[in-house]
Amino acid sequence: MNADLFGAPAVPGLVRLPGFALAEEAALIEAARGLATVSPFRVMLTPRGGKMSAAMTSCGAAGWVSDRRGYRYTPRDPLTGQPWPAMPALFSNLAARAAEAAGFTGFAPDVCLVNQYGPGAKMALHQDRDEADFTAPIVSVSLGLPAVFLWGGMQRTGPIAKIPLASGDVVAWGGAERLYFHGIAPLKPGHHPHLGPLRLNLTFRRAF
Ligand code: MD3
Ligand code: FE
Repeated sequence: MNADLFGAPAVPGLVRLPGFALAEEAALIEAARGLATVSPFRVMLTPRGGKMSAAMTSCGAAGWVSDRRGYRYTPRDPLTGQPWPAMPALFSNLAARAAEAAGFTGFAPDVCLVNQYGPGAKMALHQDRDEADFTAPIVSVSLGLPAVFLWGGMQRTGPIAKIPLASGDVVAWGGAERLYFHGIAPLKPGHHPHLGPLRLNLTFRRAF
């Protein structure tokens, strides 16, 4: 499934579903805007006190938070003191269908982290290791301006593959590659019909 015509793995552990969410693009963006009216996008601090460059919010049973105390999932939005907004059925259904199509059966995400990138915003190489169970895959949905996904290995240093992601593209990660270093190159300025100068990324996770 994750192989080219000659049977060689294209990018091991990473399953691309180009355009999988394109038919729902406008509805997904609308739903993300709705979430942001309850739990607004905010720029978080890293544990060392630096500012991240993407703005973030979450929906589902918990949300991902970073501050001087570290990285973690919290049941309430620290900005509002209220629970994070529920995950829209549109989101959870899409994530489950995409995971199935990518070969990961029975994926039931409990968290969706929503990242918003403006011009020049990036995400440095990192691992996602705040989740309880690394056997569940991660599903990501790109919306708005295109970006370049950076894909490394188990070490922070080493070769980095550059994978273009366009609006409506879905990617799923599982197995050993679940813990690979990855990031997003600085967003090139542009204009998207629904999102203007922005890119949104929905990452669906099983955090608990
Ligand atoms: C590969 N977000 O939120 S999504 C993140 O486009 C994150 O906003 C990027 O990395 C973005 O943590 C990339 C793709 C992604 C997310 C989680 C992964 C790829 C992953 C976890 C393990 C391996
Ligand atoms: Fe990540």
